[in-house]
This record gives sequence, C-alpha cells and structure tokens, in this order.
Amino acid sequence: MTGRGILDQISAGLEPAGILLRGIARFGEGEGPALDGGGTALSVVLLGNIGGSVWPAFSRWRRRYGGPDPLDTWSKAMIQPVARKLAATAWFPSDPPYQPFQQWAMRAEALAPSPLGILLHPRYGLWHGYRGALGFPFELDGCLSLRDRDPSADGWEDACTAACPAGAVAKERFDVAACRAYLRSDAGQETCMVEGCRARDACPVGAQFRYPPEQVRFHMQALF
Ligand code: B12
Repeated sequence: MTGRGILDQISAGLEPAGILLRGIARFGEGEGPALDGGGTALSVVLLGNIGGSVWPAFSRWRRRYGGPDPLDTWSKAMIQPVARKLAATAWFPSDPPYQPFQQWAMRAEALAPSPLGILLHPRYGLWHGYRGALGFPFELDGCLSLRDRDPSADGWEDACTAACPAGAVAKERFDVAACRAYLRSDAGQETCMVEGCRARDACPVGAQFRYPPEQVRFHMQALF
C-alpha cells in the first residue's frame, strides 16, 4: 500500500469520529520511537482534534460509558482497530511513559510553544490536541503539514499572560499549582471552571476554532 493509501485508510476509519490526520513526524534510521514489532519508526502519524471535531461522536459514546478517563478510553476504542488493521504501533498521549507528542508535533508542523504549555498552531491557535499516534517502519508521503507561521500571531503571548486572573501564565512557565489553587476558589469556580481558561480564550490566533462550551468545561474539570 502506498503512503497515500495508508493515510486514506486512517482518514476513512477515524474522520467519522472527528479524529483527524494532524501531521507526519519523520525520523532517520534508529532515531524514531521503538515499534512493537522491533526496530524504530521512520514515520509517526499524529491524530487529533481540531476545534470541537471530536465532541459530537465522543459525547454520543459517553452517554453509554460510566467509567474513568472517558476521552482517553474513547480515543483508544477508535484508534486501536485502525492500528491493528494497518499493523501500526499505536501510542496515546496520556499513557505512561509519556511519549514526546509535542516534540513530534513540532517536527511535523510549524507549531510554536506557548506560555500555557499548549503548542500554538498557525491556523488553529490553541484549539487543537492529540488523541493518538501511529508509527510505521517506512517513509510515508503525503503533505499534511502547515509550515508557515502566521505573522498576525505577533503579540499573542502578552494577550494570554495578561488574561490569567491567577497570574499563573508567564512567558517562562505555566504555574500549575497557582492555576489549580485559583480554580478551587469561589472566583475560579464561577469564572474559569464555567467559561474555560481565560488565557487560552484570549489568544487571537484560531479564535474561530474555540471548543464548544461543554468541551471547555470537560477539559477544565479534567485539569481541576
Ligand atoms: C503531564 C501533562 C500535563 C500536566 C503538566 C504538568 C507539568 N507541569 O509538567 C498538566 C496536568 C498540568 C497538564 C495540563 C494541561 N494539558 Co497537558 N499534558 C501532559 C502530558 C500527558 C505529558 C507531558 C510530558 O511530560 N510529556 C513527555 C515529554 C517527553 O514530551 P515533550 O513533547 O518533550 O514535552 C513537552 C511537554 O512536556 C511540554 N510541557 C512542559 N510543561 C508543560 C505544562 C503544560 C501545562 C503543558 C500542556 C505542556 C508542558 O513541553 C515539552 C516540550 O515541548 C502531555 C501528553 C504528552 N504525552 O506529551 C499533555 C499535553 C501536553 N497537554 C495538553 C493539554 C491540551 C493540556 C491542557 C489544556 C488540558 C486541560 N485539561 O485543560 C492543560 C493546560 C493548562 C491550561 N492552561 O489550560 C496537550 C497539548 C496539545 C497542544 N496543542 O499542544 C497534550 C499534548 C495532550 C494532548 N492530548 O494533546 N498537562
């Protein structure tokens, strides 16, 4: 099967769930992550959400699921069958030992680190994430990635840091403890927990890809 054929099969299996092709990280011999069948990956296909793409399918599935870690569990249920069919090695972002998803993503696309720890995408801003990755022992063709930075993004870091009511978002680091302490306070419960992260919301890039309100609350609850 050609590279394009593999990408088409991945899309056919996962797009209905809103899990989209998010880029290909390419590695030299012996440089990539270890594959289940031995050897290392030459190609890692990143899979994830753009804006609220996963939310409709995930929400429908979740009504029948009462267990822990619903988004991670759902992602595995969607991605693992595709991995098996293509004899690919599957990795998931929340599974320890943590795989360097953000380094892979930066290798695939022109993403920039942000004060929030989330990578800024030139088109989708802070409104995207990764649900899994598939590794292959060969090179995959297919042009998926955006390589140009958006100059209109200039100044976005200041907008983010200024918007955090807890002062938890600084250019150098995201103070998780300060963020969580604020989320526990009455003010945090009434604002960020309901409306989402103010700093994320203040970023001007990709504002049209903002998550729907329910998804925003789901992620805040997970962070809390
Ligand atoms: C541990 C973790 C956290 C911890 C961070 C603790 C700490 N201070 O280190 C906590 C629980 C706080 C966290 C929070 C969030 N996280 Co987080 N997190 C991870 C996780 C599972 C592992 C990170 C890691 O250690 N990687 C291992 C190293 C080897 O990989 P790496 O690529 O080299 O590491 C990079 C990261 O560690 C990053 N980094 C360093 N410090 C921090 C701090 C934060 C908050 C984040 C997000 C990243 C980050 O910098 C490294 C170099 O690029 C990753 C998934 C993954 N496998 O990477 C998600 C991940 C980085 N998180 C993500 C997200 C979206 C979030 C939240 C928005 C989720 C939420 N519920 O709201 C928040 C961000 C806070 C906010 N303001 O909204 C996304 C980022 C997607 C993107 N577009 O870049 C990831 C990739 C998960 C995913 N499914 O997509 N996170």
